[in-house]
Amino acid sequence: MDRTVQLASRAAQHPIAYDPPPEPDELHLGAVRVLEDNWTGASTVPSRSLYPHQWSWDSAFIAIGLRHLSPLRAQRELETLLDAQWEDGRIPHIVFNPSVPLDAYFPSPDFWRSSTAGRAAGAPRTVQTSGIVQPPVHALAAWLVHCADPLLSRARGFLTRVYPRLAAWHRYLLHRRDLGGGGLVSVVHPWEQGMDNSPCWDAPLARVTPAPARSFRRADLDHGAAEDRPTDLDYGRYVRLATDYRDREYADGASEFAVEDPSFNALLIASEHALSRVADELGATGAARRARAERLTTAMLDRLWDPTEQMFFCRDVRSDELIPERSVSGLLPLLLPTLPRGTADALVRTTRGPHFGLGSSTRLPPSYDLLGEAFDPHRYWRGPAWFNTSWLLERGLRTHGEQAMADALREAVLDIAGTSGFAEYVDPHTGEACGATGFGWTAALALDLLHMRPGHGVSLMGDGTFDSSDKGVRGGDRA
Ligand code: 9WN
Repeated sequence: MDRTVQLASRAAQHPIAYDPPPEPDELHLGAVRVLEDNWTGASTVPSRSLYPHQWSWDSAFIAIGLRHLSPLRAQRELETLLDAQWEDGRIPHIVFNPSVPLDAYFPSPDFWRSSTAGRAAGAPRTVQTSGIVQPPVHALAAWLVHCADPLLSRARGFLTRVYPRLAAWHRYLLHRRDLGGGGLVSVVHPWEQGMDNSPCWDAPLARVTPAPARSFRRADLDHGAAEDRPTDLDYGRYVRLATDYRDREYADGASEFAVEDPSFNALLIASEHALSRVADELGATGAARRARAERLTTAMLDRLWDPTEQMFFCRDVRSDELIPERSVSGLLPLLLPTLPRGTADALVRTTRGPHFGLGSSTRLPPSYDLLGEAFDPHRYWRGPAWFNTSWLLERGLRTHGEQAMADALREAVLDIAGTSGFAEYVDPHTGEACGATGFGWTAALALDLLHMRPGHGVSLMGDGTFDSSDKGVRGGDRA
């Protein structure tokens, strides 16, 4: 039998190459405590103070960690989010908790007006949400949660329930958000991509007239230091974009801001691969999804890869040009097992090189170019290191056989998660905590890494390999 097929069938019997940590220690206990403290009974808040509602990609990352603690709760986390899905298939970026006061977070439900948002949202519902989206990590999370306890998952019909919803979510992105016409998905607001004030947005945002500062009140400054958060000018532009989108009843196509982002699209590709496994598990065939994932990978290589700079860049759809800013987002397609060898090798070199300095000047990958003019080690997504991007890069390094680098990154994530009090983000050089502490995905992803055997090759799907049908475009050399 072909070795890949052999590995794949072994992986199917033992889908998780994870071990329980030998002795639950302080770090383990601390991570579990954060997840307990942030649990509301139906989902997990990113932070009790700064973000007191359910966030979309946070919940997907949280479910990935939570599955080690309680696969049942991890399923619930995802299903609570999916219950808020709109008629058109979009999964909103925030699901509001009705028991939290309106002024605890801005923009609040009365800003988004989801219950009267028209055709996109569907019939008015009791659950209030925002109207924009976040990166599609959900199908990947659902597959990993299933693998944590396949028996429980099958007994509860978990995949049967979530599959059509996840399929509708991907359909929305692929059909309504291909604003550049080249097969990739565009984001229409910096909050959608998740790295809110990345310098990548500076040029496309400069075209947006900011909403006047007196027209809104920033609740984030009640809890976060102003010098670690986006500026008032950034906020004015976020509010303008969101207001215009809302006033168009969330119809897609006309946004002043439209960007194809490498990590958003790479996560969609990974989730499409995950969904193909879900389909196989449910007795359907995942082949069409695997083919779509390959087409998306080819489109991403064609539209976002820069062979001179050896990394991926964002494309400004309105000017049809690459945005010449190096963000950690441009390294994250490394998580795809089907990336051509030459591209993966180039990304590893760029991660180690002077712009990101991993393993030499930085302990965790910075969110933005160390040598970029806008670099600031403390201001949100303009330099600090985040734990979700570190985890994704760790997965990518391991997927592509860079075990030593992945082990070192894993160690650094675990060490800094503990010493920073599970911070929201940290100085990439020193690991000094910034933003909130007791942050949901920091604890969840630390827990996930605690449950993983260092030194082992493990794919993003968590099964030690990827099956032969996932191989796609790998083997070509685009670098
Ligand atoms: C806006 C919740 C979210 C994360 C984002 C992060 C931050 C919100 C904010 O917090 O964004 O969505 O108010 O700044 O940038 O990635 O999902 O943790």
